[in-house]
Amino acid sequence: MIEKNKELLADIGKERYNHSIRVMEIAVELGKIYKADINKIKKAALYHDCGKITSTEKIIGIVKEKNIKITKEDLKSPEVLHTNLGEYLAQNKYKIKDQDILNAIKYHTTGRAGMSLIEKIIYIADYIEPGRDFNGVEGVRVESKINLENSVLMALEKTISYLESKNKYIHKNTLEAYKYIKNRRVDTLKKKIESNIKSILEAASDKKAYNYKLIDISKISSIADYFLICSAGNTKQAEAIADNIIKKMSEEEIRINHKEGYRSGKWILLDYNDIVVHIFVKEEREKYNIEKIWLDGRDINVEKFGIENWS
Ligand code: DGI
Ligand code: FE
Ligand code: FE
Repeated sequence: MIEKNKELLADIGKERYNHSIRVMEIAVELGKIYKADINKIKKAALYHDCGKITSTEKIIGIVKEKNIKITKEDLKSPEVLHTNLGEYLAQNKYKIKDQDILNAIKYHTTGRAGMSLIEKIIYIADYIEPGRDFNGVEGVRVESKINLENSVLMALEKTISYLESKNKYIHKNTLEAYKYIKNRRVDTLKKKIESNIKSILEAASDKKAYNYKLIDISKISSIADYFLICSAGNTKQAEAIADNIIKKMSEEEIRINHKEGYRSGKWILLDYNDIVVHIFVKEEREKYNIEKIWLDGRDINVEKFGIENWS
């Protein structure tokens, strides 16, 4: 064992040291999956709890005595203070200079908005190391190998409800980490829906659909996010449009939820959950004028998707 490790062992004790080794093993495993710098991962994992040298109460004292900079938030969540002391000791005692490693140590308990790959790996490895045994940990373990960010979100969610149940103060970093990932997921979902809209529009255009009206109703309805209405020359063309949309979407492995033909095929409805498509034969569209129902929705120009529109 190298000198520095002995120092660490002496500082944090055998039990915490063994915990750190277990965190390191998991972190290395994840580091390989997600192509992180393994040397940095090893160091960050080994030292992540280097500030956990005594009880929380005593750590508060040490932090004050050493004049380590802490925020009001940190003081309100004393369990987190070992990360402030950890960052300090990593720098001053263990001579770690790498900022990514120092951040992984500093944010390993709360996480933060915009965590780096190494920060996420250390955060989650600490959460799922084999010594952890709480309800739901196995699910986070499985997810960590499939989608790291998802697993971080799961861990944050669990931590927040745990802290709420214990009536403990939730650190700003914990909440911000959670919101950050949640928002990113909403963005990803939105992009996916938009790519589906593009596919639907292209499939419809291939079969001579026209006079598109695309309405974003996400703010006013829970039925769907988007309504797409278009016209067809006759019932045969309406059917061809519907078939082509279904074909193209299934090629992209998106299954239709529900199809309906009204008025002997003069009005076809395709329900893709997030997107509902209405294909009308011209006269029927004028007769039902369903776009009127969604006047409060936000109109989107389909040219944004590279589709020419004509009426
Ligand atoms: O140091 P470890 O035990 O290995 O694990 P850790 O650094 O994740 O610390 C876990 C503790 O920190 C646990 O008691 C929950 C607590 N904790 C995590 N996030 C917050 C928090 N406590 C408060 N008050 N606020 C938080 O946001
Ligand atoms: Fe810790
Ligand atoms: Fe830990």
